[in-house]
Amino acid sequence: MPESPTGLSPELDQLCIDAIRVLSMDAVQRANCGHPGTPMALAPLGYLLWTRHLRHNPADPAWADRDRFVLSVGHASMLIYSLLHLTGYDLSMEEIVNFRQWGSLTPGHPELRHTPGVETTTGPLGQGVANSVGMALAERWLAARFNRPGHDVVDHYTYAFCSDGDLMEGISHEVAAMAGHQKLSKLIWVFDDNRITIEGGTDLSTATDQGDRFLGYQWHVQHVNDGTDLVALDQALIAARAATDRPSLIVMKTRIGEGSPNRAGHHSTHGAPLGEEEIAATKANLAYPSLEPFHVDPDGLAAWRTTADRGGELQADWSTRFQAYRAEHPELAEEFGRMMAGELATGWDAEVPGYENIDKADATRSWSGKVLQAVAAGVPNLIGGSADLGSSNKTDIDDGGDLSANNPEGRVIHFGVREHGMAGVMNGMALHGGIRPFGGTFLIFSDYMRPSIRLAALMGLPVTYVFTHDSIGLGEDGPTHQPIEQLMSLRSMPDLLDLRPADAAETAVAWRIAMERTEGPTWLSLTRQSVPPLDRTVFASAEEARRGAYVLAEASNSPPHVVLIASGSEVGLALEAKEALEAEGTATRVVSMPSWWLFTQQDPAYQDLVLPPQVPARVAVEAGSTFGWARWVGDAGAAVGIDHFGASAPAETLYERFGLTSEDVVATARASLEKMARAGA
Ligand SMILES: Cc1ncc(C[n+]2csc(CCOP(=O)(O)OP(=O)(O)O)c2C)c(N)n1
Ligand SMILES: [Mg+2]
Repeated sequence: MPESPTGLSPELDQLCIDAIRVLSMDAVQRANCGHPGTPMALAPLGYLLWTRHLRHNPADPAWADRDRFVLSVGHASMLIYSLLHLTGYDLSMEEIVNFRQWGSLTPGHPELRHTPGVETTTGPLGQGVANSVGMALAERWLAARFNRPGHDVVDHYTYAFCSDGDLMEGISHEVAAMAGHQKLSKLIWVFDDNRITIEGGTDLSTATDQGDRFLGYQWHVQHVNDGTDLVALDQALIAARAATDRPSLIVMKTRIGEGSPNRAGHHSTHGAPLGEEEIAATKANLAYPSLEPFHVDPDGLAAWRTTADRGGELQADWSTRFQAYRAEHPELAEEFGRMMAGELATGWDAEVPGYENIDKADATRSWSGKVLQAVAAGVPNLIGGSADLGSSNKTDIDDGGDLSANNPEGRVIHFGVREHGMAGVMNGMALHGGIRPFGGTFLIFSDYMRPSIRLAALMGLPVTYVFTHDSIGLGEDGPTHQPIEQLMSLRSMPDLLDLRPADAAETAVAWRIAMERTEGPTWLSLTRQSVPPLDRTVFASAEEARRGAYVLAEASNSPPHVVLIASGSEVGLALEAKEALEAEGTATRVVSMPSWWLFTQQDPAYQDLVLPPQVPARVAVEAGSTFGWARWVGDAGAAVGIDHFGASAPAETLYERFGLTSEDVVATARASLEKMARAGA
């Protein structure tokens, strides 16, 4: 028998591996819910990777050059919690015991910023592998930008564990194809080929040969026929790193619930406690030294904890090397630190225009494209692109260069027609740190990205979405391409910052807001069609957009008789309606509301200043679903919008046919005033 790759005795290896199985079984049993089977099966790989291959330091989970680890198979959370505890991260046994309980650091699925050492929130299958591609892309970009001869200060791998479910999800196809095309050689996935999903054997639902599939993506593919074979796993990991021209997949055969004498290999171990009896039988089967719940043998723990020493040495070595780098390249070292900290350089926005005095009508997507160039000049780590709509979304960074294996420092990413993958990869880049990712598509296709957008919001990742063609105003492409409910539906997502600018000046402020936001994602909603210029020497400054909503044009009387609230392309309509209403003696205020999220953050006093409670006649105007406007227009108010699908015709025709004209706004305002008058009489 070949020697163990750990250098330890087979007995000690076994004790270490079984500690994971015991903690996983016992924690799930105590919580009376959870997923024991997969952590038990992945225990040997987890042990080997985390103690011998992964370059990480349990004492400093934020070490910039650590290898990244993604547990894409998030339901196997007890695997990562066991690994974190056993290798010496700041995760106590008490937290393990309180698995899945209120306030514990061990929630049902791993959550970013909740548990030290967890690199990304996983659980929705497929998202983690997508993140891992973004992480590897970020690593390569930063390495290209910062490494210098003799100074490899950015040099690490990204590992992901994935399951049948991960690889069935569509997003895995998108991102694996991207990774293959980008030749991300420092990306290594291990596929837990247990041939089991919740409902039973995978033969119920798939006939895919995953190895063949990944060969098609131009990946390096290996097979390990026994997921308990440490020697084979060790060799596979070494060979995966040696494949320097492509990402690597290790297809590893396992038995779910490994160690359980009666249940191993059965889908029933996926998502339910094994039961006291079977746990006892498993511990006996493994010849584990104690039946005591949560018992970790001291010798085993001591072996595990050498990882912390190894990690400390690895990081200390890197720090020494980084000091030498700093001595030779002080400016680069400074910039690296700033980018990794997520900070912008002083004066980053020097070239961003104010657009306060514009007299030309143009689409907000076009203004955005111009602003992007100025932002890109001041934020060198702003990288991104579009899901194949760059020329429509205006998301190309001029002279940014295409990001590819041959040009790893390029700033324009051709994500391909892969919206979901784009959003998942953007999350990964943001998670890695050092990159400010952005990505564009038509607003309608935000629906294809939604699961990843939701995770960006949940994780608080500073990513920017550029959504153009944001209403029926896109015209002839018709109802399949015309967003209706997308504006409101995205606004209903917690922590997602919406921005639907009305003109050039608000578009410039919108980009500033997006760049300054460090604690969550931002989306820009931009028009395909031209919008009229707003002369900011006459109207309020667009800087007011920072408060979400503001008085753009004041009424002729205080208080106004009616308040019109509009966003984006409909602000122009509201201004036209104001003129007509004022002409007939109705004092009309126009409020521009580019951001619900920002307005909701304001104190009530400011909200009342903009939307005075004593003025109940309010009309909202927006080319989208009216669902939700009642929040701002109140009982006496009304919303002019569209609550049905669009149609294929020129934009002006659609606005007329669907009742989105200044005349409609005027009529709705009159009706609102009459309703009030009747109620008051
Ligand atoms: C997007 C998504 N859909 C559904 C689920 C619910 N779910 C959790 S695990 C799982 C499948 C389990 O099979 P597999 O991925 O092979 O994991 P294993 O049981 O082998 O660990 C499903 C459908 C999920 N977590 N995410
Ligand atoms: Mg499976």
